[in-house]
Amino acid sequence: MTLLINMDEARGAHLRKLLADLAPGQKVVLQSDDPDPAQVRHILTWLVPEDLNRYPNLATVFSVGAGVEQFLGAELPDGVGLVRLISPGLTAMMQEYVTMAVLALHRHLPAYIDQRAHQVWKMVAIPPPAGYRRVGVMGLGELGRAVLEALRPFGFQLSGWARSPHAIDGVETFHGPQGLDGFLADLDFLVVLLPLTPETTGILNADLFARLPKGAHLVQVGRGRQLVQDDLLAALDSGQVAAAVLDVTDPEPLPQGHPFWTDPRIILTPHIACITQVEALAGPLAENLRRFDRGEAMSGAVKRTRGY
Ligand code: NDP
Ligand code: OXD
Repeated sequence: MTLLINMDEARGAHLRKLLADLAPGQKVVLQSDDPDPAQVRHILTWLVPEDLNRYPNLATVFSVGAGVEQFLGAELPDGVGLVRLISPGLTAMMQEYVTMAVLALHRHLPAYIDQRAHQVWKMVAIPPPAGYRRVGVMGLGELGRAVLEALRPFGFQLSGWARSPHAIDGVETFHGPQGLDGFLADLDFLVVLLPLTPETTGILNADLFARLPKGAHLVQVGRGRQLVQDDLLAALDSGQVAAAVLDVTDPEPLPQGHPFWTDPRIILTPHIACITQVEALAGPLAENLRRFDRGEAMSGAVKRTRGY
């Protein structure tokens, strides 16, 4: 039962050391060990290795990240399980990032950053109390639900939207295409934590922005291809969207000269909302390997037909 770690040598070696303590019986190899392909039962990787068919006894591909869209178009043999990363460390980072982004928009930070560049000392506007403003999270999975919990203490009104019905204390929930209008209708801040699937590709478009109240704000932490960039620029120009925090773009990095780099209404970060640290990965991975050995379902198992 060998686990092959397909990541750079230094991080791979560090993870192997951590696993020696956390999963003592588990044989762990790196690419540089030139493992016997027949022995490899599990692979941990960020992208699908080109030579996946070399491993005749492969049972599981573990993603180094939470998003798995990069695996779904690929030639994963039918019997091979795909497992995305669910880790308290990753979740905590997303809670921090989205809290930072919502508060930055609530308190007009993009405008103050722009004023500073022009040496202007002036109040932009008095922000309404948080209790008068509504934050809506698209995607009520591991991360979306955790983000709502992190925002709760500030007193915002909270909403959520997902594919299927959810009941979350103190959160008004909506689901499916039929629930989208109601969800969007009174949001001040829209947070996007959806996986990239055919249904969510291009979902952040002119039609959706038009269904928000004028002057709403966007926090996009899902995947770059969910956003129609020209539609966001047009919505910012018309004032339909007041400002945005974007952590993901298409492509990444954005090309030099792209309007997002310099638009004062946009705060842009280079896909750093969560950074998968080896320390955060080791515990959940060890636990999933134990579950596999016991024949139990693994945490983060992806339903491949569903796309997430
Ligand atoms: P989960 O799989 O746990 O949750 C996904 C949520 O999205 C579910 O609530 C699901 O609905 C909902 N959803 C999926 N498709 C649709 C749809 N067509 N319409 C409505 N709702 C839909 O994912 P996570 O919370 O762990 O992660 C979400 C995404 O965040 C990742 O896929 C990744 O793209 C992104 N991410 C970004 C990071 C960054 O650094 N910027 C870091 C980590 C993740 P239902 O509950 O009904 O199934
Ligand atoms: C992830 C990410 O999916 O970092 O984990 O985006």
